[in-house]
Amino acid sequence: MMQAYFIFGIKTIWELKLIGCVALGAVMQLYHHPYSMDSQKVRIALEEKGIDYTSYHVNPLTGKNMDVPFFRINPSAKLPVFQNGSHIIFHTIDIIQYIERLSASLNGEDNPISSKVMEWVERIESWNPKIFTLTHIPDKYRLFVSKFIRRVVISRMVEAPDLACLYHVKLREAYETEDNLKSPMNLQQSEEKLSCLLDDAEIQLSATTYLVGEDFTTADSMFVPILARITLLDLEEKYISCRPKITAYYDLVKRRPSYKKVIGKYFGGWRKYRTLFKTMCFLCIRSMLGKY
Ligand SMILES: N[C@@H](CCC(=O)N[C@@H](CS)C(=O)NCC(=O)O)C(=O)O
Repeated sequence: MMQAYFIFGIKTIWELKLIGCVALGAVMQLYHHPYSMDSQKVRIALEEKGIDYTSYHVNPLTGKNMDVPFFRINPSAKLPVFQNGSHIIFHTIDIIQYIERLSASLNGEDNPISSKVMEWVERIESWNPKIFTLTHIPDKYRLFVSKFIRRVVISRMVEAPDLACLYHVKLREAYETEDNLKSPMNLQQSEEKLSCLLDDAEIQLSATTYLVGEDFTTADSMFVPILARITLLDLEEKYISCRPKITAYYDLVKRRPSYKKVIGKYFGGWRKYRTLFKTMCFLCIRSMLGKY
């Protein structure tokens, strides 16, 4: 790693991590965060398949995904990012399929992913939680965080002028999101799509223990974070308690080690306050000091 440092003139921990791991031929890496639902989906899948990986937290609420070395490699700034040697994958669904193929080949199986699992995976992935989540966060917190992130983006733009155009795209995206939040239609569409998905899951779970039969599959790895997001936003009564099959399923999956490691550890009971408090402290201190 030191060699890489001298050869490339690398200055930051990101560069050391991203290049060092390639140089050392290290195991797989996942750049993710407990707040990110797509990261949770991938992590549950990895835990369930027993695939070892090195985990790096990139907190999107503190703008860590905008750090120049990370952003240079991933200008969408979205999480998660999965790396295996020099192979880097940016989209959740691609990562999920890669994990399936990897796990199948490790177990000497021919058929990596069944069409039924894939149907659920695609369906679940097509629900974007952004508007739904942001609408249920009190305005004062949401506006505080989005203002902080905009300032981080402007700071990084000054740091890396060659990436200014790409940082501008992120700024525009932030303003567009604020606009989208003003239209009740967007929330309504998102809620309807979520309710439809939950209704279908309720029907399926009255016939099977998990989404695709009697075993936990990748379809479940994708679905559980949606339930966790509903809980985090204190909307369990509206979306989960009224669906008895989903309620029983949720109780069952919460007992799995993958759930405990990926979600329970950060958001189970009082832990959610600790997790949120840590981020809020970071944001308040940085804002007070004007350090973005
Ligand atoms: N299409 C992307 C979406 C990922 C995504 O939206 N990630 C969110 C967190 S779940 C994110 O990183 N947002 C930060 C940002 O947009 O700056 C994927 O498939 O992975």
